[in-house]
Amino acid sequence: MTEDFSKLAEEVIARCRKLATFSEDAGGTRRTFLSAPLRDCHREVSLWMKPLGMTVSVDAVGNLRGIYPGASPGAPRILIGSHLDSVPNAGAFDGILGVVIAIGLVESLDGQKLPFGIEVVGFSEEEGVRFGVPFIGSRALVGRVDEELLRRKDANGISIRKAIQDFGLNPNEISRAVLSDDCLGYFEFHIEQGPVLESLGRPLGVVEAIVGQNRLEFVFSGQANHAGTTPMNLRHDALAAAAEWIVAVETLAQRAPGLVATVGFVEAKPGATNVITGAARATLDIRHASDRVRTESLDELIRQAESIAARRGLTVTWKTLLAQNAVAMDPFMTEQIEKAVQKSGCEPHRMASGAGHDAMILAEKVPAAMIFLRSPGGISHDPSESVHLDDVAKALECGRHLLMQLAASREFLGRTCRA
Ligand code: HGY
Ligand code: MN
Ligand code: MN
Repeated sequence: MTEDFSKLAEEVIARCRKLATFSEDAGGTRRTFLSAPLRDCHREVSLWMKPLGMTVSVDAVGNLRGIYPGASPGAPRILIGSHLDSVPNAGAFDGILGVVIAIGLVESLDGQKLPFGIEVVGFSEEEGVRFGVPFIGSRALVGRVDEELLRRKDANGISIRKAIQDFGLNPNEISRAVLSDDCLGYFEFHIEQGPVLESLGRPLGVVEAIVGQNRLEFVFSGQANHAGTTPMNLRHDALAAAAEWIVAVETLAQRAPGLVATVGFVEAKPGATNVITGAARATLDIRHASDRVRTESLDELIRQAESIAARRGLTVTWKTLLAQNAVAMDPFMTEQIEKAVQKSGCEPHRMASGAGHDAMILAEKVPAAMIFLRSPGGISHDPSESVHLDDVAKALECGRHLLMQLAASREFLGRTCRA
């Protein structure tokens, strides 16, 4: 294949940068679940899909779904996608790049039909920013959006159910979002969001597994009091307790190879300079490739929170927002990706993903696999997140090889869909 993908790669990057301007904030990109900018995304991405002969729809949780038909009616399909939502002050490529590359691959077919259709999915929510629980979009495709989840409320007391209604969607139609049983597999292109590929000088990575993760919210409850009149030995300072625990979180993670643990959010109540904190809320994000190491480490951090609270005369409670085991990618599809990377003239590198992705949810119902693009500087979840033009061109070339390989693979086409 001598096709030059650099022009298409330029368009992909320009489109990602355009979508990054759709934000809830004047400065910086923030696009949370079913926020107004997500509607702008839907409109813009649909404009790119429709001229390619794709039928476009928005499902009941706000996933954008574009279907490029296969060569024959009733042909099975593959899914290629990623998420449209973002973290606060995000970069322009996390999630979005996977959706725009998918559309670019359909465009590169130039009307050619394959033995399978291609459904491009832009998930409405993967990061978990608004409701604290991630993967709402992809959970809908595997039938895991239940009443308990729909009742979950955001900081303004709006439930997921209400947010869906406010967006003009019908939560009673969520079951229709579930993947049909003609799906052969799910592929996701995503930036690595870390330093590995750059350190190896590789443009593309082949994801073998996605590490498991827990996300929890801890609340240390002490006694609010006057900062000027309360002697140090009579305090039950909830923020000081949380701070001691946060250092314990970091210390434990530093000592456990491959473990990462992060307290990304802390809130002190009542939150005044001259008031000793009565209640301190802290989140925990803990991840490891081994489910055993991750769960044992979490148990230890819970034990340490309880002992710090007891010693300081406080109480501590916690609730789990996510408990997600590590997920292996489909071996056959991963092998096909490796071949396609080689055909694109790149040395493939097999690796685990420290970031969570929709692929780990889709893998519950269909074979899933991922292709990483190098993250310059290893930076992500920040406006300086970027991609190299040549790497995007290589990803598109790899994607084309992959589609052609799958179209010619009796093993792949003969798979019974387990959706
Ligand atoms: O946090 C993550 O793993 C990803 O950015 N959703
Ligand atoms: Mn992210
Ligand atoms: Mn992402």
